[in-house]
Amino acid sequence: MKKSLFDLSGRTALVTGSSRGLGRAMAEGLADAGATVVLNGSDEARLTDAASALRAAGHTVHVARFDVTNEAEIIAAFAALDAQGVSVDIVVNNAGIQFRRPMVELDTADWRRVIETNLTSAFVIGREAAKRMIPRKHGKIINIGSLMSNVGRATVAPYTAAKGGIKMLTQAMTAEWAVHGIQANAIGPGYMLTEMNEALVNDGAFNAWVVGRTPSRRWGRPDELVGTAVFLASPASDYVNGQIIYVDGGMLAVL
Ligand code: GCO
Repeated sequence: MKKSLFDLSGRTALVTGSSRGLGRAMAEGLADAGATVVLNGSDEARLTDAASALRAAGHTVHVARFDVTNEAEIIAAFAALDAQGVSVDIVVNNAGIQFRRPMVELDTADWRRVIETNLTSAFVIGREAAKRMIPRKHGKIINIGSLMSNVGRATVAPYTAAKGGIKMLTQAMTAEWAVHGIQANAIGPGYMLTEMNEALVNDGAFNAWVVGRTPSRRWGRPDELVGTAVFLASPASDYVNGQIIYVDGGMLAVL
């Protein structure tokens, strides 16, 4: 039977920040599409839980515990995967944090922490993955952006700068690596029901604003990123490069 364009069997996907939330949902979705997954996080217990759940569902899972802001740990993790004979064909740079504070009250240390976690990590992990993908002449890099890759919102300046950077880093990756058979693209999730947004969901006024401002009139669920992630990880997107796909219920499409 002809292999489906969306079949990921024989491929290995590293998903950062995949012990919970959007990362976990995408790791499960890529595994359901046939991929071996490498789970990542910095919390050992959460990682073990996530790995057991995916293994119980019959999936092949590796665990790479590293802090995405720690370059030495990232380099060591890729070397450890090499030593295990695990070649990473797909990277989902998902790990990220949010920090809400007006800029005039924002410490530079907090600014740097958000930029390091949400942007610099994607560069370092992308670089280490590309070093291995280029000789193999194929690879997929999926960077997780945000609405804030395109629009601003008060109190989230470092996050907005980082997510804007993610959009342009993705295009820079395309400029350098497409010639080597690598596709680098991004996903821009809208307002999703995640731990990061719990305070916003529980804020009646903000919740009403999101529901009223989103053409789909609701928040998104983490599993609603899976289809786009599988598409960007699969042969179906072999001629798609440097793009950002917004999964936002239409929020960015309308005034
Ligand atoms: C916020 C939210 C957003 C969402 C998401 C929207 O404070 O506005 O945290 O940043 O998480 O990124 O695309």
